[in-house]
Amino acid sequence: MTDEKTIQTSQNNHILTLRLNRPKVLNALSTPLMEEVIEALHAAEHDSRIRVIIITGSEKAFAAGADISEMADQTFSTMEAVDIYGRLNAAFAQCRKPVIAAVSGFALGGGCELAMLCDFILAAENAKFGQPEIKLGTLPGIGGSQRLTKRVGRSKAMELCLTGRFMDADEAERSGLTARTLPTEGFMDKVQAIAEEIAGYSMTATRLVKQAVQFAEDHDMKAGLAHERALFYASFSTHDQKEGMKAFLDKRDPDFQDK
Ligand code: CO8
Repeated sequence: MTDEKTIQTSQNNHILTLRLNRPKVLNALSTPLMEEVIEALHAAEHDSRIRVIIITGSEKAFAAGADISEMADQTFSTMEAVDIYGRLNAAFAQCRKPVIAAVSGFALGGGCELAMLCDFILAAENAKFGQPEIKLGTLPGIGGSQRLTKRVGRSKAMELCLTGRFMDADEAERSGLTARTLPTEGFMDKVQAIAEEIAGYSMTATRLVKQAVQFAEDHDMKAGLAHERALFYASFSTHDQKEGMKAFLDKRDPDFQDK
């Protein structure tokens, strides 16, 4: 943990919100900031009061990329030794609770990559996405070239990474990078409501859904279908599947287990 708080945390109705907090540099991702995100994700994973996590920034910037002033003089050895990007990837991979990126303003470079590390992206109408590393003489390093290609396809990912241009919220939604575009006014209230809806469902089913969808990103269709089927059958051994289906037939709200 560092002295300077580079993220602000708040908790409301089982939802943990991590707000990136480096306004003077448009939430540029410094190593201390990324260490705090990693630490917060680990803590949230073991806190049963938290059911969904939101990562957000300010209205002007989700995050304008990795901190260029911190990176400029780094060497292979200094970066490889700390491997903050590898550890950030691992922290998201290990987090079994749903993580929503709430993107307002700029999500560029590492900022776009941080958003893509989350389970889905909700964008405000003023959101702008891009991988402008080419303009700095480098390339994406936290999964941008890989995840963007899987989300928006090879052609658009290649064009975005080669030109460094930004795309607006409409284009990002059309191309499949984001789940939905929401009005800028009242954006975080709407995101909170979506998070609370998810938090009201079975946590067991939520974890299985997350596992199944994540599996699709890393495996082929045949393996994915087999994996999904195994998880689906397994869900029939849970209290919440029995309760969810019985509640439907009884025409009442389900009472899912609180874990
Ligand atoms: N790092 C550090 N400082 C930044 C960054 C950044 N990424 N982005 C903005 N800032 C700072 C600016 O320097 C400026 O500081 P100051 O007031 O002291 O001059 C302040 O934030 C405000 O920025 P601007 O005045 O530029 O604001 P504008 O509204 O005019 O422009 C932009 C906003 C378009 C977002 C512009 O700031 C910009 O282009 N920023 C850089 C975007 C960028 O190139 N991002 C990619 C960074 S590289 C990266 O993310 C690699 C990730 C993978 C790392 C893995 C490595 C192995």
